[in-house]
Amino acid sequence: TTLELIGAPTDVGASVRGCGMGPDALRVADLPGVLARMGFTVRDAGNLPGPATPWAAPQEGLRHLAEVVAWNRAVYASVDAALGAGHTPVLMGGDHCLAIGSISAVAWHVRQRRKKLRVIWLDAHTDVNTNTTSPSGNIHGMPVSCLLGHGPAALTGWSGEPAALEPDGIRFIGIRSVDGEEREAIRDIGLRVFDMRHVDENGMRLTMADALHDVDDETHLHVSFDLDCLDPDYAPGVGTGVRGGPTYREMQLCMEMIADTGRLGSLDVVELNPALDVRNRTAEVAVELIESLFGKSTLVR
Ligand code: DIR
Ligand code: MN
Ligand code: MN
Ligand code: MN
Repeated sequence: TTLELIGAPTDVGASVRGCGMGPDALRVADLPGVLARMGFTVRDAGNLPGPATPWAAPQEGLRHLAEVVAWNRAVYASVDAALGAGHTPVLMGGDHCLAIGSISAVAWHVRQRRKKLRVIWLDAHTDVNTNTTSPSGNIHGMPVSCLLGHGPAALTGWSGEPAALEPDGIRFIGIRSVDGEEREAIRDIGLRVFDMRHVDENGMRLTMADALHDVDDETHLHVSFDLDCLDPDYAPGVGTGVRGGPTYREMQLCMEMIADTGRLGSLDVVELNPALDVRNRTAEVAVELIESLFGKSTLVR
């Protein structure tokens, strides 16, 4: 397998600065070398170019819409090219707005291949706000809505269908921060959210067994990994950390169980903010978890 690392150094979707340095922090933590030593062919495509962050106020409930569109176009093109070449794209963000371009491109290819798309959304937040429900106007809190077809016209329909994702095509893990009206959207749309109470009561093992139980040979698994999913004790380098997340061990098990399906086809690693990190610890933790996601195991080679 060839893994294609794509850097998208954005913070256009956020209001805390710094996650634009995420791709380089992952390189400093040797993500390319670690994956290469596991036996993968690794191609680091470098960082995509794109517009600067204006740090402007939201307009009609959307901050930096034009810049978010431009960055996501670039991401779409790169992920599309990687999949077209038969490679596995690994998008290194950048903020979580990039999942719009990334998953739209994945959805197009999955449909061409007549496969079934399943997204695993690892996050403290559900990111299912819209311009009318968002308290912040930050588009990194809205990518799921856009992918479900409920976003601004400029950010929807990229997969060739009105919605890149069906509501049943996504499972959320680690959730503990949902905004007031976001909660209503989750209920109205019928999203499958495994929140931290679910993890507390059932453990990560049963949670992941449930989230993955209907993954089959025809499934393309896409993992969208927001580093703030982890408890901030283990991952301090994030802009919007929330106490009470999965521990390092729980997150390792989550990754291992995804790896065990053998269906992982694409990955986003987002919201890593080196400006807030402690000696690059969060990037190093991310690299260790990504190793497990790609099949590293202590006893099996
Ligand atoms: C919040 C924060 N729900 C918002 N979202 C974040 O602004 O929509 N997502 N940080 O990762
Ligand atoms: Mn988050
Ligand atoms: Mn089911
Ligand atoms: Mn997120």
